Amino acid sequence: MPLFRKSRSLLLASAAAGIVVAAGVAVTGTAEAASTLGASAAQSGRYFGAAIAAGKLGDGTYTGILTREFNAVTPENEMKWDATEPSQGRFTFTNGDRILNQGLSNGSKVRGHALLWHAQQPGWAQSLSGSALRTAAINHVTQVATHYKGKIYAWDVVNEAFADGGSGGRRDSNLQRTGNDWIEAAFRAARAADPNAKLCYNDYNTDGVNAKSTGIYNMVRDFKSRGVPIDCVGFQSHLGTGIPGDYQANLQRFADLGVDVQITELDVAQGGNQAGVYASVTRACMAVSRCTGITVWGIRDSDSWRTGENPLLFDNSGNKKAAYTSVLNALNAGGTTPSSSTSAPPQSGGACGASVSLNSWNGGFVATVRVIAGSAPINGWTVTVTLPSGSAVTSAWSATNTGTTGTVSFRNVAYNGQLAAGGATEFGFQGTGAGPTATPACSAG
Ligand code: 9MR
Repeated sequence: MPLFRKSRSLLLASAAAGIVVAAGVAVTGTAEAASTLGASAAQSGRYFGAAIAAGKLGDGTYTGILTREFNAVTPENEMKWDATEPSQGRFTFTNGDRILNQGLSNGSKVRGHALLWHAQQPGWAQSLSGSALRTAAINHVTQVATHYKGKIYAWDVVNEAFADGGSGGRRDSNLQRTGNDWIEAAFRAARAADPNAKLCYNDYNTDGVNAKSTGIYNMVRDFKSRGVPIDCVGFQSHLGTGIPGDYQANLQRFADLGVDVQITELDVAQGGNQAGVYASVTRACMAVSRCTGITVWGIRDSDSWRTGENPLLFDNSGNKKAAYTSVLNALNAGGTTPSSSTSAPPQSGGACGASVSLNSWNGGFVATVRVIAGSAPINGWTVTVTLPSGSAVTSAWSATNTGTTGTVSFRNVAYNGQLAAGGATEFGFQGTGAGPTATPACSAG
């Protein structure tokens, strides 16, 4: 991954040197606008991939688009547990290998999907429990990751292990009932089997700061603090007609934990502003230096699991849709920070302003704060927030806090202190008790 590392550090260094806008211009200005998704993503060191099906590789239209446009592939079903270990201890890699070889022969990255998941388990595993299931699951991780050792860019080691709704906790499953440490056991086994693959946790309904994504965030933070091997978090991004306003901020808070982030299963319902949502997702990834790539979940609308929703970039005949063009343009625009996608907070005549959006539940909250420069560029900012008595900040991302109760100030970190005139950035924090109610104060310098 030296190429990735290099381009990331270049972007960061440019930002630190105070030429955020100039860096964006340099990225787009020196490179020719590329004409395929993969080539344009590669200009910023990223990949643009598709989930593919082994059974469709004989379809010339399908394979033509695949080899022309994409520089990463994910097997839609072929590396799942039911496909690779249909009876216990008997492994079948034929279709998984077809996906792998299709990708490698085209110079593409291959994302492995998925070593452990509560769904698409073979019948024999569904009927196991306790230590027999735990042993079988870890053996599965070891055998599959060993078979593909050295060839997989990133594995979804564990898929969809968190519950929907407001609990922020784990989903009940046969795997979960083997003990809460099953996820870290899986990551350790995967690392031992293939030390070169990036190891990801992958989930859906994590497209903004919410209870589910915060539960995952807390797990990743815990894993990093205890040395459990995790390298990346996948955000599936099966989207309806909109995108949460804090989509990018959510990616950023995970990146700030020291993991890569990837958009792993993107598709967007048609109807509404499909092209606009695709562009927003792409811009968000381009703006987060640790967002290493985007994968769409299929090629043509007719290939999608979302029958009738036409959620992909190519129509049934393989023609490019408006959404395709909007993604390509967003990739070719380079790694600048999008500043016009959300509304500006009140400025009150000062050098900067701040606004807060809250996601609260009984006993806790997550706050996302948007900071915007006034009519002149600023070099550093401090946002001051007043918390109700009894509330306390427990963690912050993309800013450093002083104090945890009462009046708490948040200072920019190295990469987000410099804002162009009218430029914006976001940071966030979470806490116990009730969140702030008043508009935060912002001072520049
Ligand atoms: O697209 C996949 C579809 O062909 C399968 O029938 C389905 C089985 O559960 O899985 C689909 O892919 C899922 C992915 O593996 C995990 N995230 C949700 C995807 C869409 O359901």
